[in-house]
This record gives sequence, structure tokens and C-alpha cells, in this order.
Amino acid sequence: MPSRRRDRRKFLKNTALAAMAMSAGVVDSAHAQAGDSHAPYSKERHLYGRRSRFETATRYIREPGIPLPNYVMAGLTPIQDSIGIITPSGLHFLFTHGGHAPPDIDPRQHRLMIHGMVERPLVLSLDEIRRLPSVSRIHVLECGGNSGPLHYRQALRAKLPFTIQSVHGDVSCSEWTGVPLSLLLKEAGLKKGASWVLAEGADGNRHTMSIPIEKAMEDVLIVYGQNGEALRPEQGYPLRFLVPGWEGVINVKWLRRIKLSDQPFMTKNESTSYLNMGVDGKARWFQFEKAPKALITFPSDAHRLPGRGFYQISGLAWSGGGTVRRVEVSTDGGRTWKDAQLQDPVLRIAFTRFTLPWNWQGEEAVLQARCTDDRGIAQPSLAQLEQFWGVASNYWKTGNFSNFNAIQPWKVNRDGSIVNAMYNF
Ligand SMILES: Nc1nc2c(c(=O)[nH]1)N[C@H]1C(S)=C(S)[C@@H](COP(=O)(O)O)O[C@H]1N2
Ligand SMILES: [Mo]
Repeated sequence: MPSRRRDRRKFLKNTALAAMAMSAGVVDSAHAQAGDSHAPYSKERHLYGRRSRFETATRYIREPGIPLPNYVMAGLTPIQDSIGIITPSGLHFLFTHGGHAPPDIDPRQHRLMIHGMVERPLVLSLDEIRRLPSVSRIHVLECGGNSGPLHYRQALRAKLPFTIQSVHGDVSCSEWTGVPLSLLLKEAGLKKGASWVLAEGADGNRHTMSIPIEKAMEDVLIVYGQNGEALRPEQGYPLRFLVPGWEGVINVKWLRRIKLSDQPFMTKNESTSYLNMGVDGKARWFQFEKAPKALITFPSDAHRLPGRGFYQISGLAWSGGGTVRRVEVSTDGGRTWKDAQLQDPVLRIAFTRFTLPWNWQGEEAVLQARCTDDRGIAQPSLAQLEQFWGVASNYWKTGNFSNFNAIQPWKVNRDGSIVNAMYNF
């Protein structure tokens, strides 16, 4: 036997990979039996590609009324099945106030108006916007409510299990293409004192939000492209506001109007919701930025470990204010931590994939990850978060909370099943 092959045999025998190689043979023959290669040729089928029929990951749609009020349309990303850092457009989470389907907008009829405290008000067509110098950026988008205790309570109330997807699925990452808002504002000419920007959507709910001019001039995009094609209707076709690293609600979809002012507009979504209460009972308005977060996506409560041996712990980390610098992983409930490996590319305000090899010997284990960004801001434990906000530990059973980023523990049981160990609800 050639020595190379002998070496390979030895390697396979000595590792858990031997078991995987054997099951790969089983899969090969299953493919042959499925006989797909004999399926009749169909041109239509290939005009716009579909994934393999063996792939089944879908969004989790929150049924109207349960567990969210029926004025919200919500679909959550199957983050437990994520691969790499890009969310396929068809699996991007969606969150729409008003509960309506995406408006059916003809891009030839659509206009973007820029007015208020500007020298030259503008009304632009899609064609005019597409003619301008464009940029493409990979950015994460996360709802303010993602991972928060409200998600747990809603699931409990509806007697639904809380899962990684229903608790943490309000986050996705895409390549977005469009024009910098700063370019349009320079074109319109800011009047002295213009310090706030209002963005308005064309949906029935007329979603409106305001942001300070500094952010608008820094990195906000007017987006028409997502992952190499036009925005999906759920994501705001034909035009949306993309405010990198700031909570989802500000990223106005179906964008039709931008107005400049010398003060915030105090719209419904920025004055009556998406706020946090401190222990003093006062509401915190305008908390824009998403804090650093790391989430182990495999293994998590959607999975079951089939047996002892080698596993690659894998997850996603991001920060709304910068680049992920470090992710640490603990497999013993936080007693010891190891640095995870960060996979390239590591981009600003984008999903960053991290991995750590792990040998599971069948013991009970608690897996968790924590993220530190390039400003040195680290993800807190639940106890640290409580201390920061001055709330008692039973606060989460009733309180509302935006931009929740406490470390998420997954408990691995001896039988390989995994449960969410965040709270003792
Ligand atoms: N026009 C409009 N824009 C909107 C919303 C909306 O209801 N209408 N929902 C906001 C909220 S709460 C979130 S979290 C993000 C979600 O973006 P997505 O649906 O593309 O994931 O869109 C924001 N932009
Ligand atoms: Mo949101």
C-alpha cells in the first residue's frame, strides 16, 4: 500500500473523522438513489436558481397575535443554520410595524424627496439615484428587541418553546449597495443649523424616525442593492435607509422622504417605544447603537450532540460601534475562557464568524461566548447588565429592554440535548 494512503488510514482511524467518513459513504448512496441526475431538463427551473430540496432552513414567522400583537409582521432568521457571515436574502429577518405585507412599489413610479432645511430641495427617481457613485458594504442589521427578555416572555405566554431562532433571530448580515446619504445632502446643500434628519417610509404605517446629522454624514447609506441584486420587498424594495450599527427600527424601509430640521421629530417609534427604563423610572430615549454581542450558533438549543468526540463550536459576533477584536469561549459555565479563532473577513459592523475546537466527553457543560470590540467595549454578563442599569434580577420577568446583549449560556445535558440557560423563568 502506498505510504500516503496508509498514513491517511491511520489518521482516520485515530480521530472522530473515521465515523464521519463512513457516514459520508451512506450519504453518497442516498444521493445516487434520489436519482436527481435523471430529472427532466427544465429551462424555467434554472432561470432563477433554487437551493437543493434537501435544504430546509426557513424563517420562523411569528403568528399574528401570538406571541406578538398582530400589528407586527415578524420573521426571524434561522441563525442556528447560518454558514459564514452573509445571510441569504430569502432568510433575512423581517420586522414590519403595522402588520402589513410589503408594499408593492413600482420602482419607475417611486421618488425620494429631500426637503426641509436644505438650499435646494430634491426629488429623485431610482434611475437618478443609480447613476450616482455607489458603494457596497457588508453590515449587520439587528432589531432593538433582539435577544431581549420580551422575546422569552412572549414565548412563555404563548406556551411556545423559546429557541435560538425565536429569541436571537432578529439579526442578519448582508452586502448592501447604494449611495452615501452625505452625497445627497451635499447635493441638496445643508442650511445652517440643520442638525436632525427624518426618514419616512412609503408603507401604510408611514414609519418615520430621526437621526442626528453627524451619523447621517458619517456612514448612512441609501440602499437599493442587497447581496448582488435589488433589495427584497421585505427589506424595503426599492429603497431603504441603512444606518450601520444602529438599532433596526431606524433603518427605514420603502424610503420616500428625508427632511432636515434643527431638532429631533419625536415620532411614535422614538418616543413611546424602543426605550429603556433605568432604576430611577426615567425613560432613555435615542439609544441608537447596538452593543457588542457574541452568539454560539452551533451547538445551540436547536441541535443535539449525537455522541462524544470532536465538535467545532461556531458562532457569530458583531458590534454596532466597531470591529470585533476578540471572542472568548467558555465550555465550563464561565470558570475558564479560551480565545476563539476569528475567520476572515473581520469587517466593521458586520457578522464575524468565530470557531473553537472542542472535545466533548459526555459531561454536563455550559457553553458561552463573549465579544470585545476594537474600542475595548466588552459584552456583559447578565449580572453586570443588571448592575449597570440598576435593576434587580427579577426585573427581566416584567421589564422591557432594548439592545439587550448579556452573555447567552447554552447548557449541554449528558444525553446531548441542549437548553437555553439564560433565566430561571
Ligand atoms: N418603513 C418601515 N421601515 C422599517 C420598519 C417598518 O415597519 N416600516 N420596521 C423597522 C424595524 S423595527 C426593523 S427591526 C427593521 C427590520 O428590517 P428588515 O425587515 O429588513 O429586517 O426595519 C425597520 N424599518
Ligand atoms: Mo425592530
